[in-house]
Order: sequence, then C-alpha cells, then structure tokens
Amino acid sequence: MENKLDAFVEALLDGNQGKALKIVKDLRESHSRLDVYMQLVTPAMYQIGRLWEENRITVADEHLATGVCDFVLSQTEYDLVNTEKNDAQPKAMFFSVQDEWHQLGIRMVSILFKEKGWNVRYLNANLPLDHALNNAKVWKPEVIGMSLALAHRIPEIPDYITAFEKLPSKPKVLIGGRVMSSYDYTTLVSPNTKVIVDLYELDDWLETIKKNRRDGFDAQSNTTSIH
Ligand code: B12
Repeated sequence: MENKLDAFVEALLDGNQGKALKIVKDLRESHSRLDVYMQLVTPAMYQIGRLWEENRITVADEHLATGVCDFVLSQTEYDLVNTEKNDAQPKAMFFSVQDEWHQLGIRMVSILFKEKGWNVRYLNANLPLDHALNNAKVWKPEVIGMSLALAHRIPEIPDYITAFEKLPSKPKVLIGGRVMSSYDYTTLVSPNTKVIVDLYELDDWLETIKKNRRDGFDAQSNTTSIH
C-alpha cells in the first residue's frame, strides 16, 4: 500500500476525486478498511499537514485535499449504509469537541464502528458539550467517542468526561485524536474513560467487546462487556 501513498497524496492535492477513489477502491479489493485508513488515508493527510507546515502547499490546496479525502471516506462507508436499524445493535455517538474542526479521524472511527455492526450517530466537528450531552441523554449510546487534534483543548476534556460519566446510562467514553497519540494521557482519565491512540488499538478493543457480547453479556445491564 505504501507505494500508492504518493499517488494518493497527488490525487488529493489535484482535487482528483476519480483518481483518489480508484486508488482506494483497488486497494479495498485486497485490504481491510482499517488498513486503508491506517496505511493510506492517515499518512496521506499527515503528509499534507507537513507540506502545509513547510509552506509548500497553500491553505486552499489543503482545503481541496481535505474535501477529496472526505469524499473518499464517504465512498468507503457506502456499502455499510442501510435503512434498517435494529434494537439489538449497540449504539455509539461520535463528535469532535467544541472549536475543534478536525474531523476526518473521528469520521473513520465512526465508520469502523458501523462496520462492526454498531448503530452509529456521527455528530461531526465542533460540538459544544451541552449539545453532546443532550443527545446522549435522549439517545443513550453505550459508547461516546470524541476527538481532539490540538493540545490546547486538553484542559476542556475533564468537563466532557465528568458530564458523560454522570449520565444514568453509564456510557463508555473514548477519547482519541492526533494529540492523544503524541503524548501519554492515559493516567489523566478515570476508569470509565479510555484513551485510544490509533485505529489498531480501537479495533482490538472492538473485538473484545464483540466477544463479550457473543459470550452473553448485555451491554446495557452488565458493564463488564464494555467497561
Ligand atoms: C486537514 C487539516 C485541517 C482542516 C480540518 C478539516 C476537517 N474537515 O477535518 C482545517 C483547515 C479546518 C484545519 C484547521 C486548523 N489546523 Co489543521 N490540519 C489538518 C491536517 C492537514 C490533516 C488533519 C487530518 O485529517 N488528519 C488525518 C486524521 C486521520 O488523523 P487524526 O485526526 O490524527 O486521526 C487519527 C487518530 O488520531 C485517530 N483518532 C482521531 N480521533 C479519534 C477519536 C477516537 C475516539 C479514537 C478512538 C481515535 C481517533 O484515528 C485517526 C485515524 O488514524 C493536519 C495534519 C495532521 N498531522 O493531521 C493539520 C494540523 C492538525 N492542523 C494544525 C493547525 C495548526 C490548524 C489550525 C490551528 C490552523 C490555523 N492557524 O487556523 C486550525 C485549527 C482549526 C480548529 N479550530 O480546529 C496543525 C496542528 C499543530 C499542533 N502543534 O497542534 C497540524 C498538525 C498541521 C501542521 N503540521 O502544522 N486543519
């Protein structure tokens, strides 16, 4: 997959949706979504970040690339979408915290949950705590996943965690994002909250949950399955 990275970055920067999509579609014939996200899409966006930082591309180039990337992610979600939701599906909601506009990573997370059979609400970027909390109160997801890319958001995170952990539905809170993979924040959060550094760790966690559920734990009534 590594040898497709440059061509993919080029397609993103050219605004070439067709070429970017073809690269991903071809790879999907022999690679999982997880691998495509981890080995192609994520490194491509990180590379675009470096080019941007070094002033080798403009803000407009980066916006164009982000738009094409988002389009490609939609296509990787397409075959998971159906009209039916069933009550047996565990629920998960995802968003990026207030003022945080980086959302491609949390979008990938939401798609991977969908792939594993979860009922997913993806609430996009820049979601203030009040609105996240209201949605969680009404919809009662078993998992709430949030994302932050920038280090100066860290001080706001305890407010989110405290508020979610007070919910009677006792959701598991997952936190991830660029800044989480750069530093070790695991000691800063309580047992009901989990910091996840990348999608491979997320996949392991999801597999454990799946196994627990198969073994007969009920996510709502028996916390062992999710916590
Ligand atoms: C695209 C982009 C933007 C776009 C975002 C558009 C969008 N719709 O998402 C826009 C233009 C809005 C933007 C704005 C800014 N950006 Co910006 N951006 C990027 C860029 C190039 C790519 C981001 C991205 O999509 N990465 C790819 C995804 C897949 O990676 P990821 O977010 O890390 O997610 C992965 C994991 O972290 C994990 N994950 C993520 N969330 C979660 C959540 C859970 C629960 C789990 C389990 C896992 C998980 O899974 C993902 C998959 O691998 C990065 C470069 C980079 N290195 O990321 C800079 C970057 C993050 N941005 C940066 C900066 C500085 C900014 C601005 C402050 C610029 C400015 N002066 O205005 C603003 C801040 C805006 C804001 N308030 O949020 C810097 C941050 C530097 C720093 N020291 O913190 C970077 C690193 C660029 C750089 N090299 O300088 N940006």
